[in-house]
Amino acid sequence: MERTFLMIKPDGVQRGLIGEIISRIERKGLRIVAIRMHRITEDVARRHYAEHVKKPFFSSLVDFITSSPVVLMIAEGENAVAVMRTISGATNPLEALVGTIRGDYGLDVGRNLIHSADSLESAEREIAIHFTDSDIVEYTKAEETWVYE
Ligand code: IDP
Ligand code: MG
Repeated sequence: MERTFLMIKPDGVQRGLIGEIISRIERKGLRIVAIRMHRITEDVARRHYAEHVKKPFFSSLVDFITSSPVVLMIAEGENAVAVMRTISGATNPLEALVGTIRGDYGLDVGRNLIHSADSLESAEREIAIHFTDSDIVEYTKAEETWVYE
């Protein structure tokens, strides 16, 4: 089992898509093991997106991500990192396939609705930024014998 880090970005919250996005995660069979609504601070945003600090879009990205509440989540499941990258779709919604969150709801790379960790290593780093161990619940779901062979 892997854990991945997810964030419904401010545009997803403001557009009333929290339920829609969470439904897709649940329907896929992943297990949400931590969830919190939060307005992230500039300091946390800068740490979260540290890899992009030199990019031209960095300051607008930090402004955007701190502009309104977000929903922070940890999802668990087999290959959870890759599964959530697939469900999220390509970074630019214009290139994201229909059927993905970004492909179905996005039009602009700066308003692409969801963040999804890009590797196991990133997931661990991001989980440590946004959550503590006591935020994570361990449980199994009855459906899992019908999700995994
Ligand atoms: P990802 O979210 O698919 O992992 P990254 O390349 O890690 O994509 O970029 C992080 C975020 O920065 C993107 O989700 C998007 O919101 C924003 N971003 C990336 N490239 C651009 C750009 O060229 N212009 C504006 N914003 C961008
Ligand atoms: Mg990324």
